[in-house]
Amino acid sequence: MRIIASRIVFCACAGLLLASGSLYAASITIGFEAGQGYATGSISGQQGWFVANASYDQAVTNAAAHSGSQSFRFSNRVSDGIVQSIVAPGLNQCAGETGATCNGGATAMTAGVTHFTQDFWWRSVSGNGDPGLSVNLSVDDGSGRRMTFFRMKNDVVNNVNVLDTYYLPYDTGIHDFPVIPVDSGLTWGVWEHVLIDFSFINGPNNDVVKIYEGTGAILGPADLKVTSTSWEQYYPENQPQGTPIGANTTLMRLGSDAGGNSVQGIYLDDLTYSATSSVPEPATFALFGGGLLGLALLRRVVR
Ligand SMILES: [Ca+2]
Ligand SMILES: [Ca+2]
Repeated sequence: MRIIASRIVFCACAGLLLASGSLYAASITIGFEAGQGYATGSISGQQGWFVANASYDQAVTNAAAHSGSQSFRFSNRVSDGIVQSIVAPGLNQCAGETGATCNGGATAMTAGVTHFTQDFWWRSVSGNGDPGLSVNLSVDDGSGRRMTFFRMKNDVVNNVNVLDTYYLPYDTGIHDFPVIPVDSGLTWGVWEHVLIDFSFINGPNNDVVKIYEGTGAILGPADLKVTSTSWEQYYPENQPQGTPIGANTTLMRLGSDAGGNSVQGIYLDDLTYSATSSVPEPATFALFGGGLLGLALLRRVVR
């Protein structure tokens, strides 16, 4: 199999469906801007966003932005036991391995769509420390069956507040979620760029999840911090679902008790997530986080 041509298609739409031969892709980019229909205030019900608890500390805000003038701020000032705390709009395709489903079994994976990327910018609201901060983003199937877990956290080291990020896969050997450092000692109040690059692979305990983090618009091989796996074994071992779990959205769980601290949280902006049939190559990473309203990679593969 040899790739002989590729081209890039940009689309100013939220939610994109392309089909050409063996290629399928769906993507959504959210800049939280007025031009995309976002108003400041609670994101609940805006543009397909779901918020489970009206008491959560979350809002579209114009206090800071990576692109434009608005972003989404949230924190774990209020936490609870709900898994689907805040859920982004779902794609119209389900990425997964053969036989996988999204939306709790209601949606079959789209044939050939075995890859999911989640690209975003974030920064701490605080410029010098945020005791109690612990928030996260996951790749999700639309029903709270998360498949990744990326955490942004205030650690306290020698009485100093340190901003760290972690990835938690499911480890079948220990039947638990080991906490793997992604990046540590990040600068408070500075935008960080993250790419979660998820390849679904047929069979158990073999998915590949690559975590990139940096401060540049282009994330490349030098920004690869962690290569790990997904939560695919969590479900058969703990909550059998009958099928492998796919992915079609982004979820934040506000489950970490802030210990009574008035946590300030993080700003999130330029969130792009995509279900595709091919793994982006480093040269295409420039496409992520560029404030695009939507994109898809169209690649022609000839055997
Ligand atoms: Ca923005
Ligand atoms: Ca697998």
